[in-house]
Amino acid sequence: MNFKKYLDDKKNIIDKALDEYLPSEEKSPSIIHKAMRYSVFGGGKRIRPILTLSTAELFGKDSKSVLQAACGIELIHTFSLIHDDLPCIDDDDFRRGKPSNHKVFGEAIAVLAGDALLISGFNLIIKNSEVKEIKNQSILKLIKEISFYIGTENMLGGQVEDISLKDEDITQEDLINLYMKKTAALICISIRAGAILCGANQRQLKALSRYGENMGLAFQIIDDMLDIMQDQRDIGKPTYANKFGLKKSKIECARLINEAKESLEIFGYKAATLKSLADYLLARKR
Ligand code: GRG
Repeated sequence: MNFKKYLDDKKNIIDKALDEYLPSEEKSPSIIHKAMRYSVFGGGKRIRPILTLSTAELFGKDSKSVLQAACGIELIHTFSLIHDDLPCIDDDDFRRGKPSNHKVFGEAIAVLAGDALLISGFNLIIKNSEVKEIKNQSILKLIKEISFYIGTENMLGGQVEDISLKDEDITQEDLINLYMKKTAALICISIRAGAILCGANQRQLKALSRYGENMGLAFQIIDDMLDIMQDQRDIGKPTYANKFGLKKSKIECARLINEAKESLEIFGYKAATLKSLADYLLARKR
């Protein structure tokens, strides 16, 4: 399989679907729809929805049957980025090399655009119940899980810890716990989403969660390394890479990605795509 082509095809399907699902810029109130679209179409890699689609394929399903839920998760991800960049949180003027949402639309609209994306994300996941093969019961389970994975014990809680982070005595264990919540939780639920909607059993869900957690941790450590190597940015808080160095970070990421792939052994050859995705994330340059 040409993996680059696989990723491009999936990304195109997701981009087209998002364009269809989101209100047009002309629709009133135009400013909020413009702000939502600005960040949704601002150059995201679509890693999370691709993970949802590829997991559905692992179960032998047509990935289109989970496309709405996958796009819903991307909207939730985009919401988290807009709020993360706000002056009251990370105060970042740029995202993906372009002015952040609040720099273009102002703080009030950026807050509301984030809120609107979170609401639209859940709405899209619920709409996935209109697909014939998807059981209402699975949609309910997914909504229950997503609200947990992005809530105060996970993504939101991780963000709370992140803003109160002090360099002095943070341990490796503290950082890993924080990354597990802030970043790995949403990656993990993106994978579980595909599995839940396709009727996975507990053993399969457990294996996929281990894959997601390990990948999510590696993903955040790589993000830290890219900040140092590409942007030469001092983000002003402790990260795995600036605390333990690039060499140790690289070794740790390779170990995590290896563990992620090993968790998929129960799926045999069917897990080839998810394994390639893990290798792709390890090698990513942005
Ligand atoms: C859930 C209510 C609620 C609040 C969210 C703001 C916030 C609280 C959480 C933010 C968490 C955050 C920004 C984590 C960083 C994760 C990360 C590495 C993002 C970058 O992901 P990529 O590289 O982004 O996949 P692209 O640009 O490809 O879309």
